Amino acid sequence: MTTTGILLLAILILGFLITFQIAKASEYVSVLKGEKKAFEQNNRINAFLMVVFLVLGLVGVWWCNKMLYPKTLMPYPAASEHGKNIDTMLMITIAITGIVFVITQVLLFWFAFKYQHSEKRTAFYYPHNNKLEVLWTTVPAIALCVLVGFGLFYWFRMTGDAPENAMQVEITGKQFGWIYRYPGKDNTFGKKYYRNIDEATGNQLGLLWTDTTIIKKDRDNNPVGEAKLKADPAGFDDLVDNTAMYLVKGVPVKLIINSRDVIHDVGLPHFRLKMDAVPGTPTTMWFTPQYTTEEMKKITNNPKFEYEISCDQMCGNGHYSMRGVIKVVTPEEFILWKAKMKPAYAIAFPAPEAAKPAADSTGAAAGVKDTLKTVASSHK
Ligand SMILES: [Cu+2]
Repeated sequence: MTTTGILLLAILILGFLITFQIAKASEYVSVLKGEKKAFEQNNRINAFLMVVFLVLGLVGVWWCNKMLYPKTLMPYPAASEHGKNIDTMLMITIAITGIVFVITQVLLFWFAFKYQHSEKRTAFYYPHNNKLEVLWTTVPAIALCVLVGFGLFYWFRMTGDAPENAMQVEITGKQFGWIYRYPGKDNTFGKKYYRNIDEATGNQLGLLWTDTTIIKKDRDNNPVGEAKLKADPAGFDDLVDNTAMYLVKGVPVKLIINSRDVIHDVGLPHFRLKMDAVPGTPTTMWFTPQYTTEEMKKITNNPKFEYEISCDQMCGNGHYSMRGVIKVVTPEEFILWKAKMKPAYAIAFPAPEAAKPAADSTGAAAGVKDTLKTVASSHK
């Protein structure tokens, strides 16, 4: 037995002895004072303690709330349009349950004090009342139905079809981190196949960059046939990144959520959203960021503020390290960032120097400016 074990056992035995001694002592007191007097005294003390518990308990609730409230996300506005609705729903739920909590606690302890044992009173036998039963079953049931109804409504909206002008971002969970993918100029994600995943060649997602032949095998590893997969040119311009997810303020974003290995969960606390990342079953949700990261730094008065992606599913022993970052930027900043990014295909298969067009910085800059104008006009 360890020292801690012995110590715990000693404390337990000591506690038992003290309780036993107190019980014995109060027994002697009642013998000395007389049964009746001792009972009356205990009755009064217990009734008084009920009021003490009530007051201390309510003060404790208020104090904990005051202390911990600034540490929650509640003092700051939700960073998405959906989030505002979720916050309203949460506040209504807290208000209803809060009122019920205070009323029931006050009644419970106050009644225990007020109706303490007395010689002058006899208990009234009141076993059943149909009206009351119906009332306290239907009222909470209706209140819960309304709350659940609102919850379902918001859930269907956020998992439903994204608006026409939504940008698409694919986020894939892996042990332990996130992979972000953006469609290139064609605005289409290239096809991928999990057996093509190869970190060594930079193909983190298993994109179909070349024609591949897959040998199908049975349980005993004997080849039973083959499948030919054609390279998908739509994936040649896809941008793949691990550092941060870039989103644009005011532009709806449709997240396509995947996992490469086990079940992860894309948790976006500032946007009040979360969704499981399931291997083999892509899930989606959409939202519209309301404030850029820079604006949020001012709102939260925290110069180090970053939007966070947390993995909300225990996914292995590196789970804690899955904190991802979202950068919400202006349309102009987004285009500049995208222009700087190189497609994963181009990184894996660098074109020979001679084949590259001559460096034309003015041309590239003009291209970016043109796109800036288009984005600025389409999001006004
Ligand atoms: Cu995870």
